[in-house]
Amino acid sequence: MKEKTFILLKPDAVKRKLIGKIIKRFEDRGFEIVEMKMLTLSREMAEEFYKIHKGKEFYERLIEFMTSGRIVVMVVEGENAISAVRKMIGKTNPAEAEPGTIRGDFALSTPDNIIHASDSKESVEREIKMFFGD
Ligand code: DGI
Repeated sequence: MKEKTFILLKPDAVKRKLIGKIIKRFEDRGFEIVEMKMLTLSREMAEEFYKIHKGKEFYERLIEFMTSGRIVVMVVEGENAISAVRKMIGKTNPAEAEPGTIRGDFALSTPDNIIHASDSKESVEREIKMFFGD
């Protein structure tokens, strides 16, 4: 089933000049980028984006990191995009992410784990709306 998902390249990906390499993986896989832009998250937007983690011990560092530089947000479209992209990005903790996944190839720690991708239909809807409107 053709579907859309939301991807966010975190400040470490932009600082380390990995944007091209990461986008290439999605294009090579067959996904189409249908929306894309670069921006810097305000504290308010970062807190809204990660509101489910509010109060956790890693929350403050996560928000500081997410607002520390420019990010790239995009919508990609393709067969089973939500689960296929989640598999491509790898486990949340990059130290446990398999080689061949984006986190497994480019990251070693959190919160600087390079990339976010929506994990459900509901989060796709919420996250696309946050960054691209209706
Ligand atoms: O969708 P993910 O990014 O894989 O994971 P998530 O939405 O549960 O968490 C968002 C980010 O918060 C994640 O990329 C890194 C950070 N995080 C989540 N769980 C933990 C964490 N950081 C630490 N240090 N420890 C955690 O358990």
